[in-house]
Formats: sequence, C-alpha cells, structure tokens
Amino acid sequence: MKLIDKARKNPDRIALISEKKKYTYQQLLQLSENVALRLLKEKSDLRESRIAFLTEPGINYTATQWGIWRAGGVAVPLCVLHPLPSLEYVIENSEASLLIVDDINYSKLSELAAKKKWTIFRSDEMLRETETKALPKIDESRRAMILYTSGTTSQPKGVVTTHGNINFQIETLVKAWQWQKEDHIVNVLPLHHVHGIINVMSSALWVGACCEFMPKFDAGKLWALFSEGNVNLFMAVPTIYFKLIAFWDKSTTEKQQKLSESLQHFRLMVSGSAALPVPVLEKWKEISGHTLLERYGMTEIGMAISNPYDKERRAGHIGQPLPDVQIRLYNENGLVKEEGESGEIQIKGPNVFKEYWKKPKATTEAFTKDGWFKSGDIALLNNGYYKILGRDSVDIIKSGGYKISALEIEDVLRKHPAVNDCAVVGIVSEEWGEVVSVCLVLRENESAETSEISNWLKGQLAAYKVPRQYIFRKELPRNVLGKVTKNKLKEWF
Ligand code: MCA
Ligand code: AMP
Repeated sequence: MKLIDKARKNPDRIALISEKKKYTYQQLLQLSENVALRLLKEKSDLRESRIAFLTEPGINYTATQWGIWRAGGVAVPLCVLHPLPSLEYVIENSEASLLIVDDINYSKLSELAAKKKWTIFRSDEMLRETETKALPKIDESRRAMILYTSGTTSQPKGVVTTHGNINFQIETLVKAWQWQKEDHIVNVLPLHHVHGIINVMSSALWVGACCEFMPKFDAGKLWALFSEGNVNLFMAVPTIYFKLIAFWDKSTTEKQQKLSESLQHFRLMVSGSAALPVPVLEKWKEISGHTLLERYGMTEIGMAISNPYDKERRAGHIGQPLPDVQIRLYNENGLVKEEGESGEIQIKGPNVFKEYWKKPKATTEAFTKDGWFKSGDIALLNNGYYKILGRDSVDIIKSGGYKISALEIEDVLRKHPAVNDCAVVGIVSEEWGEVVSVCLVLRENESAETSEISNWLKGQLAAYKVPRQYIFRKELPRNVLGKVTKNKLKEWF
C-alpha cells in the first residue's frame, strides 16, 4: 500500500495531532498494524469484508481506517452526526461484517448492535498491541472504501473506490497544489466524505506532513489555532469561510488586525464542495490577503477541476482539469466544442469510482456508453476556465457543503402522522449555499408546530438535512401532468 510505504519513509515526523497529542508516522504505523492484526485474528486476508467504523476525527479514526486497509478490508466510515436510523441503513446496506466504535459513540450503537447481532468492538481495544504476523499484500485494483452519497434516489448510494482510485485522487492533488512535508493542515471537516478524508487528511499523510484535528468546527477556536502560527494550509467549504468572516467582522479593530496577521504565513487556502460566492472570495482576500483556490469534485470522482496553484485564480470559476483527469462538456447536441456553450461535466480518469455498491443498474446509468461519468453538473468554458451554472436536478440540494436529497427528506416527512404531502427544495443562501426548505400539506383536521416536526425529523435524519424554512399550504404547485413544479415552489419562499 502506497500510503503505508510512504509513511515508513518519515517515521519520526509528526503525522497527526489529535486532542493536542502528537503522533509520529511510526506510531500511526504501529497502531494501524495493531488494528489490522486484531481484525485478521487467524485469517490471512479480510478479502474485502466491509468494516464499518464510528469514531470522532482523530488518531482512532486514522489508525482504524489504515488498519482495515492493511488487513484487506473495505473501510466504511460512519457519520458521527447521524441518528440511529441513518447509521443502521449504512451498516446494513454495506453488509458490514463488524463495527468498530469509539467510547464517545459506543452507547449510541451498542443496543442496536445487540438486537441485530452485529459484532461490535471498542476502538481503543482494537488499537492495543497484539501478536504480530505478516499482513496481506494489497493490490491497487481491490476495493478500499465505501462512502455514502445522496443523489436523485431517496436513499444514499454507496460509492466504492479502489486503492488505485484513492492513490490517484491523492496524487493529483499533491502535484497540483504542491503539497510538501513541511505542511501543517487543520482538519475541521467530517470524515465520512471525500473533502475531509482525501483532500485534507490523506494528502497530508501522503507527503509526510502534519494533519491536526479539530473535531467540531468553531470559528473562534479555529482563529485561535491559526494565531498559534503552526498551521500553514487550510481547506474548507464556503460556509466555513463565511463563518470565519462573520467572526472577524464582530471582532474589535485591534483583534481584526491580529487575526489577519495570523494568516500571512499561510501557503494555500482552498474552497470547495459547493460554489464559492464571489463576495465571500473578495472579503476573504481583503481580510487575509489570500485569493481562495476554488476547486470542483464529487464523491464519485474525488477532485476533477481546480483553479491553478501559481497562476490566476478566477472568482466564480472552478478552473481547469487536474493532471491526468479528462473533462468534457456534453449536451443534447453532443460534445460541446465552443467556449460559452453549456453542457454537463463528464469525467474520465483513474480517479473515477468503481461502482455503486450492489447497484449495477445505477452504476451503468451513471456512465455514457463510451465510459464517461455523468456528473449532473452543468458548466461552460469561459476563457479557458470552467464555470458551474447549476445542476440538472432540483432534487439535489447543497447545504453547508453537504449533498442532500430532497426525496429522502420527503419520504421521511410523509411518515409523520399529520403530513399528507410535502415538497422539499433548496433556497439560495450566501451562508449555507442553499437552505433546506419545505412546503407541507397537512391532513384534514390535523395541526403541527414547525418545532415539533423539526424535532421529530432530527430523530430520523442528520441535523443538516432537517428543513430550516417551513410553509404550510392546502396543496402543492403542480403542472398539468400532476408533477410538483419545484421551481414554482421556490418562488413561494
Ligand atoms: C447547521 N445549521 C444549519 C445547517 N447546518 N442551518 C441551515 N442549514 C444548514 N445546512 C444550524 C444548526 O441548526 C445550528 O443552529 C447552527 O447552524 C449550528 O449548527 P452546527 O451543527 O453546530 O453547525 P456547524 O458546525 O456550524 O456546521 C456548519 C459546517 C458543517 C461546519 C459548515 O455544515 C460542515 O461541516 N460542513 C462540511 C460538509 C462537508 O465536508 N462536505 C463535503 C462533502 P441552531 O443553533 O439555531 O440550532 S464531499 C464533497 O462535497 C465533494 C467531494 C467535494 O467537492 O468536496
Ligand atoms: P458530493 O456528492 O457531496 O461529493 O458533492 C458533489 C457536488 O458538489 C458536485 O456534483 C457539485 O454539484 C458540488 N460542488 C463541488 N465543488 C463545487 C464547486 N467548487 N462549485 C460548485 N459546486 C461544487
């Protein structure tokens, strides 16, 4: 495994800072080997068994992920923000053979695990030393990870990437953004998505750099960490930059000056996962002196398009194809050949995922006949830079950098006893990208408070999927065919 081979070259460098404690590459190698050995027991190879794990961002997360890989398993990271029904869906859909859970999250899962007869291990125990033996050799073509992503179906799909996909996704970013051993990045992103896993944590570990965890984003604490002067690299979703700006704006003039000074030595600051509003880019430049580097990616492909590291970073644009990633635009007239003409972004390259887990039909439908992955994002080329115009589906919402399926929320809401019908849309917001919003049609003689519905939903869905804006109507807007017209509904908000 390339990540492991590379780590061996930097035994004494600091790999991770977790709860302010430093771990060298040697320690990470040892802890992940312990996990691998404990997973294997008498077996010689896990042969792509899925191992689901629920741990806060930190040493246990990384050692567990590497341990699963080194034992020949497929890593299925679970989201620490998800309520039980969402965790249960991922564990069952991925057919995980066992669960590894840290102390903070153990009580959340243990009862269900007992009921379902799932094998569950405490993460701290998995990291403990054990009898040693040879670990299997892992070929690049083997499955490595399943990440769940929302789409145009109600339930999230498992995106399967191989070791080869992951290696390439990391390597192209290392080249494009000139990652170096001396880099020190802080990770504030969740570790069940590509942005936090690949762009931040794995890229750092690939080059022998340091990844420091801040498990829960907090603007004040993050500014304080920046002010300590060690971090020189930062990557986040636009909402986080919005919140850092809001904190700066609220500070005294003297403090603002100090905060701005703390960013002067940064090498690079990147934004992605959702469109970066131009006013946010401009304000950040004013505050920090840095032009944010905006890039474009997707769970299925890692990163594909990026503004250049050392040439013009153009506001409102996502840049150019990353090294060895092929991009084309395609519309109803065929291949787009002219600048200014819009089409769907389609992608080919070693970065592109292997399959949707146990969904051969969805996998086939996601590609053109000649093997291009269809992103569903509409873009055009403007003076050599790609610019995103929107998406081909109103049912996909991006809020706080999370991809959310309107259909998933609607399906859950329809199970509420007072709800007769509903339609969910994303309403544009500079802070969140889009805000999840719902129009509810209640059953006759039923009433329901917004707060009651919202609390009920929080038991079923991750909090970031719960609508923030509610309207109540007697019926939903529909076209002559009876289909809900979501663009009309957006006007109602
Ligand atoms: C939270 N709140 C919201 C939302 N989320 N309000 C509206 N819309 C939302 N989406 C509210 C809460 O109810 C609460 O309000 C208050 O905000 C604080 O909640 P909290 O959970 O503490 O929020 P936060 O920690 O400030 O979360 C903001 C965040 C988070 C840090 C930006 O959303 C986040 O980590 N996003 C990153 C997601 C990510 O990594 N995506 C990458 C996907 P109240 O106090 O009133 O209750 S990978 C990807 O997209 C591809 C590959 C790519 O290109 O990267
Ligand atoms: P996810 O499935 O969570 O990986 O989200 C991928 C989606 O995020 C893409 O299909 C885009 O719609 C969106 N996205 C990622 N980066 C950008 C960006 N820089 N600008 C606009 N949309 C983006």
